[in-house]
Amino acid sequence: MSQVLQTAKNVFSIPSLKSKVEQERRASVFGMVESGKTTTLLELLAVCTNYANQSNRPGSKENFYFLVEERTSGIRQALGEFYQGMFPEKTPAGERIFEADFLMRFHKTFGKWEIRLPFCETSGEAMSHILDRFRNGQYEITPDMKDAGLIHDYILDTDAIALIAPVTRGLGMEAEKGATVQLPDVNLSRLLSAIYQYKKENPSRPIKGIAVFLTKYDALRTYLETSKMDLQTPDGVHNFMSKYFPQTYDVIGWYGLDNVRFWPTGVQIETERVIDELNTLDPQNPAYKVMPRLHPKNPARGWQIKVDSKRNMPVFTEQPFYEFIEWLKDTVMA
Ligand SMILES: Nc1nc2c(ncn2[C@@H]2O[C@H](COP(=O)(O)OP(=O)(O)O)[C@@H](O)[C@H]2O)c(=O)[nH]1
Ligand SMILES: [Mg+2]
Repeated sequence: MSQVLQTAKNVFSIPSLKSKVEQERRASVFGMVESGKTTTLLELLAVCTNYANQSNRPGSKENFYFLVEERTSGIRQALGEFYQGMFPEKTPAGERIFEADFLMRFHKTFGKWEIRLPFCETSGEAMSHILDRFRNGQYEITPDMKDAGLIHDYILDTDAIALIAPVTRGLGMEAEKGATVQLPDVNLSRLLSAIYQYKKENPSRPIKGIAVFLTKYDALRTYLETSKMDLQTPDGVHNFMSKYFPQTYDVIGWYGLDNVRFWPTGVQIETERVIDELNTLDPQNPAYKVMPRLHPKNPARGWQIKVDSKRNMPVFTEQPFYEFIEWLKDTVMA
């Protein structure tokens, strides 16, 4: 029995999820530490703000509302900072699994539909416990397991899965954190196959679709596009996934779902011209190079995200998130 989960459950008093609307669905979002989950959540929030503005004009027959329930992270603070071009504060490692729940509600003429997206961290102590148990085939829910409700509601009893897979990790662009459990491909594939096993034995709530966000695409776009891995094309996605996320890709294939979507996402980073010491022969006549810029207000947060001052919006790939909302509506809610 996991002490850590027990604590998490007490602290955040996660309620049992009873449906208050006619239809409630769940799409669980999984990603490792630093895969870009919080940034993805912020991007989704920003797009939903615009989506709601468009949907909720007076007289509109279909309305859209959303809400974020904070759990371990101060996502509201982070959103304010995102609009100033700041990446979120690092989610502290360790026990945190459930970062926040994102709720979307669609009011249609024939009823209300609600979807809950729990954002889960697939590493850290608590998730390792769960994964270890899954690996041993112990995913039966028994009443004496105190964390059963949590695992059941948030991980197993889900209608759809969204994976956050950074393109940089697969290519070894970022230092791996050591343990095998930190490897995104191993981690995501293990989780997917565990959910698959569970669904096989509990077929009442099947997985309706899988969404994969290939984050940080901006950082490697040129390289990928010139290496037959343009992630905006099906061929490119296929080449990329088979090469850098082979196990995850195999499990997704095994699900045999029609509704699998891949979306490359990324922000635009501010750049600056700095003196290129290596290529400067004459200090009077320095060579320059263009480099990403650290956030001037808070360099500890890393690179500065470009902000479109006219729209008052950070610059990122917005289209995938509009498509994601439609995808949730069409495949997960249906
Ligand atoms: N270039 C680039 N870097 C990103 C992007 N999203 C996240 N990052 C980097 O990845 C780090 C971790 O992102 P975060 O969303 O906090 O990941 P989380 O730990 O999964 O919540 C950030 O601090 C950024 O340095 C992106 O779209 N482009
Ligand atoms: Mg985070």
